[in-house]
Amino acid sequence: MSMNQTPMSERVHIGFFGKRNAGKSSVMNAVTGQDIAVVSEVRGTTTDPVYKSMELLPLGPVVMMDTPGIDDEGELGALRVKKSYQVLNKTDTAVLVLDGRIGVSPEDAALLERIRRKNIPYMIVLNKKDLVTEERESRVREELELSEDQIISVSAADGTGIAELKEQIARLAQAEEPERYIVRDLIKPSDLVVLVVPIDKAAPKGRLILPQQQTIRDILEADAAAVVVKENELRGTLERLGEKPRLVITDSQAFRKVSEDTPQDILLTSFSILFARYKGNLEEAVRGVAALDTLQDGDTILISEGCTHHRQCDDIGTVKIPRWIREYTGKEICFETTSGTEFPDELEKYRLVVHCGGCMLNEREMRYRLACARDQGVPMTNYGILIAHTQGILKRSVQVFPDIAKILE
Ligand SMILES: Nc1nc2c(ncn2[C@@H]2O[C@H](COP(=O)(O)OP(=O)(O)OP(=O)(O)O)[C@@H](O)[C@H]2O)c(=O)[nH]1
Ligand SMILES: [Mg+2]
Repeated sequence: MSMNQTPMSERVHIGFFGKRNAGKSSVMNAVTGQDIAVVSEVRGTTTDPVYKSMELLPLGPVVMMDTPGIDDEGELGALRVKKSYQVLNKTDTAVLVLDGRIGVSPEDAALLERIRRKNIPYMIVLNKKDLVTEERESRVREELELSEDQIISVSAADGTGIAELKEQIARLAQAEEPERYIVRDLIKPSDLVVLVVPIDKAAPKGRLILPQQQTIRDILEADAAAVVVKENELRGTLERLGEKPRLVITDSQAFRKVSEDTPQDILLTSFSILFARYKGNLEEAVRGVAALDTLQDGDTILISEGCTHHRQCDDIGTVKIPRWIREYTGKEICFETTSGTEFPDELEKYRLVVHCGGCMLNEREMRYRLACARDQGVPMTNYGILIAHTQGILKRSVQVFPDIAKILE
């Protein structure tokens, strides 16, 4: 992704699903007007999810996602089906493509059931209208109990219905977008906000990481001022500033030092706390971290990372977090780690899930992971909140959110 583009996690994710040969790839290509995915008459042409970031008018920045058929067979086929279902976990708007000549299969019905359970806005597309002699739309509509605007007949081959489908997708996706902010609603115009950004060997070369960029952008949107410093410059900068800043936001790894260097009467929080709220999981992460205090020898913790970045020798997820947990609890804990789109279905063997801030995951994927943990009764927290808790500064760092602070009283 280029630095000039809208980040992946901020784009509306539109997924095309269905059986092999239904025309998922053809419909996606027709909607985008581009030859993004390979199309052929061979069943099972798409073997891996295909992602394409683009501007889809009238909607704006989206990620189009094509998937393998949900009826694929054999050992490899089962893996592909699993991949398609993983794509569903980050889908904001689902397009279920049926071959109009065949109609609804058990696989389609099962997928639709899953889509409905997850409350994902969806459309049913009856494709290959040019080959259909008998009108099926009303039958399928009744069978699946769809409203009139949830189903559309199209032909990817000759373009019939594609413009309407595009409009309908845009409408569904727009209805979903609530306003949410990183810090904008916590500050006023002309406020001063100090950001603490350590530049250690784990920092990417020559740039800031995404949550830092997004936070600065949000501060500018609020007509406030952002002052960015490394942790060693914080104390001096606070003394030099003519007025008290409204807020200090730090990288979690520098939490302890920053807390010591920031006078108690200045609000302090971290990027990961702000992003947990932004992705809708702050409250659960704050409740979840309490599980640390009840751990026993032999308990297993899952550490899950949303991105598959190059592991540093002192990597936070595999080295630092386990070390801090061992130091804090004094127990013999087992750790397992996952990264990227992999997230286990079965969580019951874990006493706690510790997730990264999820800056590379969209809100829906984060909510899905949270729901998995919640359904199985497994507490889940995140890196930043775990660090704040183990260093005894969690209470202070959630003071910006009085409702959350109350949980800790
Ligand atoms: N006549 C006609 N053929 C279509 C239409 N849409 C797709 N096809 C044909 O159907 C076949 C399958 O299309 P794909 O787009 O590859 O189907 P898919 O669902 O992506 O299939 P897999 O990737 O194998 O899961 C191809 O031969 C397409 O040319 C259509 O609207 N009309
Ligand atoms: Mg395909």
